[in-house]
Amino acid sequence: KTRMILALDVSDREEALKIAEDVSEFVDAIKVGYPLVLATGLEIIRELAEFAPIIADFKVADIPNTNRLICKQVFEAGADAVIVQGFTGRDSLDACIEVASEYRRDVFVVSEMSHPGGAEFLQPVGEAIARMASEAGAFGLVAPATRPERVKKIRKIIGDKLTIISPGVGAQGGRASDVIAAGADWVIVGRSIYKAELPKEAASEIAAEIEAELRGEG
Ligand code: BMP
Repeated sequence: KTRMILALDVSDREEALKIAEDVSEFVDAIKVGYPLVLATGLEIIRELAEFAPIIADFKVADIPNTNRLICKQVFEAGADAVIVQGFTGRDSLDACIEVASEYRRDVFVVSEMSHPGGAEFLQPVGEAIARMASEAGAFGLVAPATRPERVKKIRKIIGDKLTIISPGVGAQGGRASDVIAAGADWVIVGRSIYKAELPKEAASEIAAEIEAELRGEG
């Protein structure tokens, strides 16, 4: 377990497969979203699943029926988990969780986002969304590595029940060790790995930083 998830936001199939293979020993999962799937097709999920479990980041945010239809497609495509937005409310989230449990897969809920704009509207409701996700029985939350103090607060609210995965490390300014110390279970890293000259070295360095933090040497 490296406590790191690769955000594979490249738009070329060969490049995606090469990076995934290259860094697979340093990541516990690969997050695949619109940039890669819209560019290469949904089949990329099955191809990448050879290297690591796949978290499909489609930020599902619709009415319950449409959410159900989307999640079904995502799991049929071979994803192990889906990321959904929480602001659409409990019924929309329940629909995703229902489908996930039929497929024995997991749902992660975005409580608030890591970019500066994420503090405008989402931060004020983030704690309510975190509570709702916990009550609804979601597997985990997506919370910002750019604001470790928010991750700490959310961890306090949800206790140990939910897994927190945290984007915003590196390119967005967050530090992996800081957000792990604040209570995140996994960090999500994209550009700092896939845009590095040597993605494997970059992944190895972040993995080492996390390991040191967990050993108490951070
Ligand atoms: P990067 O390390 O290149 O900044 O990538 C972060 C990844 O996490 C991107 O795929 C982005 O869409 C996603 N993400 C994020 O950055 N902040 C959030 O609050 C939620 C996300 O899913």
